[in-house]
Amino acid sequence: MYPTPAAQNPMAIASATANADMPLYSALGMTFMQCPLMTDIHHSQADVIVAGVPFDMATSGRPGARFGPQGVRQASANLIWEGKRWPWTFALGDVLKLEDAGNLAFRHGEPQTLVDNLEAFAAALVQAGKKTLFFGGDHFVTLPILRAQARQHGPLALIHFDAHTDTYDGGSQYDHGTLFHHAVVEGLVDTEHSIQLGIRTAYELDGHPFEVIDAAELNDLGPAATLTRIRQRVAGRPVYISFDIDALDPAFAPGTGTPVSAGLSMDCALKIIRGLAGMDIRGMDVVEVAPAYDHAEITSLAGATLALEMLYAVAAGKHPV
Ligand SMILES: [Mn+2]
Repeated sequence: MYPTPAAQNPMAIASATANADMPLYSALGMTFMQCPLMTDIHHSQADVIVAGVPFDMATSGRPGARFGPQGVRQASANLIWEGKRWPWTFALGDVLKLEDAGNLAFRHGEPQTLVDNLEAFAAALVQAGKKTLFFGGDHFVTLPILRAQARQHGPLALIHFDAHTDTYDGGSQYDHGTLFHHAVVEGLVDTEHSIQLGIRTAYELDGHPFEVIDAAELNDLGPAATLTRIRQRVAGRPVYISFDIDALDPAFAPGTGTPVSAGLSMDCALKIIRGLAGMDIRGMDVVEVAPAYDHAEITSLAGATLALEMLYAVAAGKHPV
């Protein structure tokens, strides 16, 4: 749909390292929020690059998150008309330039090509001074992105929304439940300044490297008190936000691979995201949206809305609100 010469194509940077002959984009029905398509990282004027990672081969339960990027982009069509999203006092496009790079190419059946291409592509973006917003894909995709981010910025303060800690160490290398175990072992995140929000599944309490505000505690605390804890923990460090859509209650996000009852509401999640405005946000992702299990685009719309409000939080740091 958007044929782009390889020489001008940002994905070529990633593909060249592993598979120079690979197709560069999958077809895009539309870009996120109908923003311009990124065709050349070296001439991009964007502040933030959006990209999709249609990979779900590290899923333990129900597959389907490979369709997440297109689900989120399609649902973003519901958000475009507003211009200035309520309750923000400025229009995103007046403050932040956004481009959509399409979906990352890799060889299905060869997960290492995903790892290599994604890390190389994310590195090209951060080396060009861009902030990144990736749509998964399952949560494993965050690991290669964090490698690229940490190589440029050093270990990041992780703000991680999820029903699961994803710190399990018994799984394989490619597993959407082990990525933060690997991220800690590899020193990609600054655990002393990182926090996990919405957790409501078992994890090893002894020696757990992250602060946790579990879903029950968070729902009792409310967004304002939760934000106080987040700010204390992050303490001004560079931030990476990773939002697994299953942090939300299945009522708000049924379309995901491993739903868990009694999660966060969209209202609560959005109030927390808005409260991150002004933080030094370097990268973001929204993962685990699986449209095949969705109803009436509830989950895809939630993912698109969370992503849009993350961008507003980034923009608010540049704009007096
Ligand atoms: Mn999860």
